[in-house]
Amino acid sequence: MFGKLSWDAIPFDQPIVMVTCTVVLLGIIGVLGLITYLERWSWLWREWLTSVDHKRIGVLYTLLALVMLLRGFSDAVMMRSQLALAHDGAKGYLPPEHYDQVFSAHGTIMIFFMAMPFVVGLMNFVVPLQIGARDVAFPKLNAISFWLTAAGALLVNVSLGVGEFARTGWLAYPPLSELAYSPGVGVDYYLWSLQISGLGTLLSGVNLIATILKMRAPGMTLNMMPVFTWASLASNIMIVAAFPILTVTFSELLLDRYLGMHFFTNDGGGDPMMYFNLIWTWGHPEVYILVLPPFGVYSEIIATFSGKPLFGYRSMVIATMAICLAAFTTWLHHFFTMGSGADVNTFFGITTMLIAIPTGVKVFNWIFTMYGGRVRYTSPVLWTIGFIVTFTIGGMTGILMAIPPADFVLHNSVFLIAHFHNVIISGVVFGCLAGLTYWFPKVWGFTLDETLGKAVFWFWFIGFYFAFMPLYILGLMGMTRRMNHYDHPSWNIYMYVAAFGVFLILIGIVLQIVQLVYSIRTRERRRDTTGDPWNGRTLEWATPSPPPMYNFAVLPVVHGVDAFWQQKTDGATPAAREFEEIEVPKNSPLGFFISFFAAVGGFAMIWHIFWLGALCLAAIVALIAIFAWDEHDEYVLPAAVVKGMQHNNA
Ligand code: HEM
Ligand SMILES: [Cu+2]
Repeated sequence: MFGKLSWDAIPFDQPIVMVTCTVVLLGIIGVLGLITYLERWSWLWREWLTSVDHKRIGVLYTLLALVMLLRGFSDAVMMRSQLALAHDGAKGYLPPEHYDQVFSAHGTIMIFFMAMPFVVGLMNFVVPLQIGARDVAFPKLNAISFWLTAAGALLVNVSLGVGEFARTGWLAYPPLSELAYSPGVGVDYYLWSLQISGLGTLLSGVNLIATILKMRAPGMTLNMMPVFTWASLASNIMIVAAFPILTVTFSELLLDRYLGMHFFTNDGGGDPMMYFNLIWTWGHPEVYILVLPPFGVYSEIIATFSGKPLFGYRSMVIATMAICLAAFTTWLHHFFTMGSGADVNTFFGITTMLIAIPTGVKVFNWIFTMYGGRVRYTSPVLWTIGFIVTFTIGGMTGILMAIPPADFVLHNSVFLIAHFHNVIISGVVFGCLAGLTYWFPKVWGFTLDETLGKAVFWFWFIGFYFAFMPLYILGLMGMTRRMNHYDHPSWNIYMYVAAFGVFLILIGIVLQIVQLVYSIRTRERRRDTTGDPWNGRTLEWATPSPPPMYNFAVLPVVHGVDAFWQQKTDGATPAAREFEEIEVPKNSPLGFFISFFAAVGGFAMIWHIFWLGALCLAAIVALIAIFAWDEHDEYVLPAAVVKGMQHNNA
C-alpha cells in the first residue's frame, strides 16, 4: 500500500536533522498561523497563488530563489565548518554518509532552485515591460511553470526529513547513481524533483521566446531590443534546446532504476560514458543559461548609471548570440581525463578557449561604457564592478583548465571548485542581487536602503575572496574535492581562512535581510513617485512603480534603441493617444493545482507508491483537459476604467 515508505524513513536518530526539521516546521506553522490571524488567506489566494500576472510570478520566482539561497548557504556553512574541524584525526560533526548528502543537496539546490528561479524570475518580471508588452504570450502557462518549479523545490527539501537525499554529487553520475550502488530513495528524490521542475523551466523557455518574438511594442524591431531582452532570448533558446536533453537523460536513469534497464550500467550493454556526454550537453549550456541574463542586467545597470548608451550595442548582441551557439560545442571539457584521446581533447580545449573571445568583447564594452561617463557609484554599480574584476579572474582559471594537460592535474581538485564558484558567484549571484536592487523600486514602489546595500556588497565581495582563493592554492597542493576530512597539517590554515570567508558572506546575507526589513519600515520616505528613480533608458521605467496589471495603458511606439530615453529627450508625450479597452487574463488556480498533484505524485513515485502516482497523473491530465477548454479566461477593462486607473496612479 505505501511502497517503501514507513516510519523508519524519518531519521529520529540524527539530532542535527531533527532539530532543523523542527525549526523549519515551526516556522511554517508560524507563517500559516500569521496568515490566519491576519485573515489574509483569500487575499493570498486571489493576489498571489492564482495570479497569472507576469510581474507577480516574477516576484514569486525571486522569493523562492532567496529562500533557497538560505538553504543552499546553510549547507555551505556546514561543509566549511566541518572541514575546519575535521583534520589531524578529528572526524568533525558530519559523518561521511551525511556529508555526501550535504554537498549533493547544496549543488542541486544552488543551481536548480536558487540560480535558475532567480534568473527566470528577473526575466519574467522585466522582459514584458522592456518590450512594451502587457504580459507574456501565455500567462496561464507561466503560472504552471512557476508552480512546477516550486513543487520540485519542495520535494528536495522534504528529503531532509523523510528519507534521504542523493549522495552522488549534484549530477548523479552512474554507475554510483544506479540502483546497485544507491539502493535508497536519495537518487529518486533528486531525479523526480528535477524532472518536475525541469518541465516547468522548459515551458517557461517556450513562453518567453514566444513573448520576445511576437509581443514587442509597435516599432520595436529586433535590433532595437534592450540588451537584457536579447540576453533573455539567448538564454531561453538555450533552455529550449538543452532541457529536453536533461529530461531524456534522467528518464533513462529512471528506467534503469525502476524497470531494471541498462542504459548506463556497466553490464547488459549499457555505457556510463553516454550519461556524461548527455548530461554535459545540457550542463555546459546551463551555465550560460544562468550567466547570460545577469550579463544583460550588468549592461542595463552600466548604461543607466553612466548616463550613456551602452558602448557597442551591436557587438554586445552578436557576442551574446555567439555564446548561445558556442555553448553547445564545449561539453567534453568536463571529462578530459576519461579517455577520449588527444585529438578530441584538443578540439574541445580549443572550442572552450574560443568562448573567451565574445566574453572579452563584453568586458571591454562594459568598461568603455563607463569610460568618459559620469558614473554614479550606486550599489548596483558596485556589484557590476565587483563582477567585472572577479569574473575576469574566474574566466582565466577556466582557460587554464581548458588546456587538457593542465586539467589532468587539476581535475577533481578544489581548484575546480574555486573556479566555478568564482564565475558563478560573481556572474550569477552578484548579477541577480544587482538586478534585485535595480528593479526593486519598479516591483514595490520604493527603493532599498543604499548604505546597507553597499555594506552587503562589500561583505559578499571580500567574503568571496577569503572563501575561495585558498581553494585555488589547496587545489594546486593536491586537495581533491568532496572530501569529508583530511590529515594534512599544511592545509589547515587555508581551510580556516576559507571558513572565515564564509562567515563574512554570512554577515552579508544577514545585512541583506536587515536592509529589506529596514527599507520596508521606512518605505514612506523612499517612495518612487516618478516611476523612473534612476533616470532609466528602457521602457520598464516608462511605467508607474509598481506598474498597473496591464503595464501600459497605451502601448508605446518605439523608434530606436533606448526607447524611453528617446521619449524623454524628444519630449514626446506618449499618452497623447486615446485610451482603449484592454483584455486582461483572469486568475487561474490551474498552476497551483497541477503543482500540488505533481508534488504528491512525485513523492509517491519516489517511495514506489505507484497507485498514488498514477492517480496524480490522471488528476493532472483531467485538470489540463478541463481548463484547456475554458473559453472565458480573459476579461475586458473598458477604456473609461483604464483612464480612471491611470489618473489614480499619476
Ligand atoms: C555562497 C557561498 C558558497 C559557498 C561558501 C559554497 C561552498 C561550497 C563547498 C564547500 C562545496 C564543496 C566543495 C568540495 O567538493 O569540497 C561546494 C560545492 C558546490 N557548489 Fe557551492 N558554495 C557557495 C555558493 C554556490 C552557488 C551560488 C552555487 C551555484 C549557483 C554553488 C554550486 C555548487 C556546486 C554545483 C557544487 C558541487 C557539488 C558537488 O560536488 O556535487 N555554490 N560549494
Ligand atoms: Cu562546461
